[in-house]
Amino acid sequence: MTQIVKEETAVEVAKRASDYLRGTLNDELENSSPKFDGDSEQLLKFHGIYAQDNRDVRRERSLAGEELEHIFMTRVVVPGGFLTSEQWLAIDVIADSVADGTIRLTTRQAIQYHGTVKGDLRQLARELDEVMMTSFGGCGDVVRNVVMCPDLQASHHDPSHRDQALALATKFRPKTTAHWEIFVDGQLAASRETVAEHAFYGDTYLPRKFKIAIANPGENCVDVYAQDLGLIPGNHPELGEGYTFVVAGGLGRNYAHEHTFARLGEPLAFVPRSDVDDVIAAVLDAYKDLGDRTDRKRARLKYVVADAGLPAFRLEIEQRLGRSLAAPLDLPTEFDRHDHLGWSQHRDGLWRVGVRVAAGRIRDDERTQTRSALRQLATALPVRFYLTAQQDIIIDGITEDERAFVQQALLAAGVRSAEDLGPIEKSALACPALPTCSQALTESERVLSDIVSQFESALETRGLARRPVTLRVTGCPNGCARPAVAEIGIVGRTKSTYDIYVGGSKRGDRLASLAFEKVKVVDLAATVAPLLDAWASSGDENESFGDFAHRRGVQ
Ligand code: SRM
Ligand code: SF4
Repeated sequence: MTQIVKEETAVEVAKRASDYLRGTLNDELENSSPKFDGDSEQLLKFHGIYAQDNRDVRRERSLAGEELEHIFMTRVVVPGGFLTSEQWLAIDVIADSVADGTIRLTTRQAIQYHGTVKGDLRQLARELDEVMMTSFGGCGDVVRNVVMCPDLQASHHDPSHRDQALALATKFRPKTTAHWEIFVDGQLAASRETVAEHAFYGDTYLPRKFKIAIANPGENCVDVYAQDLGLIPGNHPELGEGYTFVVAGGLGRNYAHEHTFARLGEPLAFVPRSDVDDVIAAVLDAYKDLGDRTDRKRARLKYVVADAGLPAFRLEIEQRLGRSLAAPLDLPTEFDRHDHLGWSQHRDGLWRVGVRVAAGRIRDDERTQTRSALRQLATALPVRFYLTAQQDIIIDGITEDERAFVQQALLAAGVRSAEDLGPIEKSALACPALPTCSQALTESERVLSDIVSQFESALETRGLARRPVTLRVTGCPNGCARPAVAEIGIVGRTKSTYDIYVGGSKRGDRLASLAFEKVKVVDLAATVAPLLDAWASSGDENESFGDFAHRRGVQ
């Protein structure tokens, strides 16, 4: 495969000039400006920090000739979504001390803080560091938070999987010590030893972000086909335990760039456990060299593989590895996404309970005090937590004697049990969008409950209230809540309208198709209603909405 040689983007120039992600960040943190300059905003992302402004007051401030309200989003890396109770309590404290009082669980098992001001960024990094956590690598052109099905890590499953997410996160995290110097210590090391960066990163890191998820072979809660690299555990008849590697998925698309598209990952190879690190390093190395550094809209791995073809990409990896890859195992067919909600018991007798968090936003409000309940449980009991790729949280390690206490704490806080959740509410996802996301065209998180209510009443009036449907909303086609693989995907199109995609599968292995364009939020369910009618009248008994819509086709 040949390397693309065109003029590189300004971001590439900034990365190369940054001395391994330092740039002028240290100096800028010392000055009194509420924001960073252009290049620094790019470098900040590698440190898990996004420069944003409060879009709710953007217009009013501009009209008044005032400075925008500069705020920062920080994304905390949580490999496999696992947190100790001590870490959760620290996360909870930080939400008040330097953020907007909310804890935002992401679709990749990480945690986001919103609303931090520049002067508090170092304190945030230090408070995380005290509990062995970091935002470094939460964003930027590196391997992002490694996602893993929480059931693979729980004690009732194969314990050999338990630390895999953490091991990969550690192994593929950049080696530069810039973050700890600048944000944690508060000064650049006077005489630092030169730590050689990973060869697969070099001094310009990857062309774009790179996402890894480890799926449960029994269900696809992590959306393994949406990843740059998905690992599906399996047992090869000759090579033993390992993973089928699925490569080059990615869901982002851009209305202004027709050459962008959503793509599902394809099976590359079966990789025995002992070779996992080497093969990932070879994939990263190939991506580093072959990804398009001249156009960030088309720089993801999916475009490398789509352009060259999977066979050529496999050959490229084999050449870099110096050995051939084994053929992939058959992909799982029983793969419906599990929501991990409600109570279940481990083989060792301990219990866990998965709690639904609407749009991943943990806060206390008049109706629900989820944040307080989680704080109470983390303080009173030696529990641990798993975040899920559905923006929910699992409280794990509960003894039989503690069960009633946990149940009572959740009830008192107004947290609804899994059985009480509606058929769409249970698994609906929404990205943050307004007012923090700079890319948002429409609302998403803030209209999720209205959209869910619309669709649930549409199901109910058709006698379909017991038929769950996966619905996901985003404020733009970047697809952060993965609407492209939902049964119903609602995607911000213009300032006041959405496109509706239908026909994704519950297994996450089929892209939804564009069915309706430029629909106002109040009309969303009414627009899909004729399809729901058809599903009610002519769908097979056990046919999901997504399978029905796909079979029927979109006219
Ligand atoms: Fe995302 C950019 C939020 C998962 C595709 N994403 C953003 C930014 C940082 C906006 C920006 O660039 O200025 C959003 C921050 C908004 C805010 O105010 O917090 C943002 N993405 C999120 C989160 C928080 C959504 C959520 O509801 O949880 C998720 C954080 C994940 C994490 O913990 O790392 C999140 N983003 C995803 C996913 C889903 C996934 O990875 O499973 C996707 C689709 C899969 C993929 O990568 O293709 C996704 N986000 C994007 C894209 C499009 C990338 C592309 O290839 O075109 C962007 C835009 C970009 O990178 O330029 C983006
Ligand atoms: Fe922002 Fe778009 Fe991602 Fe939503 S999908 S968080 S609007 S980038």
